[in-house]
Amino acid sequence: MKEIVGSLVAGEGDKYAIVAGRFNSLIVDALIEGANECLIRHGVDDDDITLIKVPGAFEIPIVAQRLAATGDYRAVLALGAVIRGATPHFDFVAGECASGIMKASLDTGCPIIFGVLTTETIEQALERAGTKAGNKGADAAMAALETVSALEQIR
Ligand code: INI
Repeated sequence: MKEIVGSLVAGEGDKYAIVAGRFNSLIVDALIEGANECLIRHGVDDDDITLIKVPGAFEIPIVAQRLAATGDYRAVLALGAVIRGATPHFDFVAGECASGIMKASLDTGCPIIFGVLTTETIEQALERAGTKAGNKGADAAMAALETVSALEQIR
């Protein structure tokens, strides 16, 4: 059996974009830091990482789609934190963000990685932003590197 395995080593000169929500910025800034550090540790040049912030997770898909459609980036990392409140707002924001990201990724053929936390509480989000449950921004960076490499091998 021949197995294709995505590498976690970035290609020379590969560019990555990060689109991140400002909402819950204490948490999202930690995700950005985790993603940025992880990309650099796996071979991406700091100058080859572009960060763009948007108001909240609801605005992530349109900007991620535009970045993906440029063809300049090997992958786009979508980072945000949607935390459930007292109203159904959470469900709309989280659901539209997830489905918009998937649509943009499939429409453009550029991997857009879903690094958006969707949690019940602030504590759950903090746990996933560099404390006891790791850093989901770094996880998103790893997913981007592996997906880019896997796609490269089946071209
Ligand atoms: N945006 C988030 O990124 N996280 C949230 O938890 C959140 N909540 O709870 O409301 C949130 N709302 C803002 C939304 O993403 C849009 O920016 C806003 O609705 C304007 O379109």
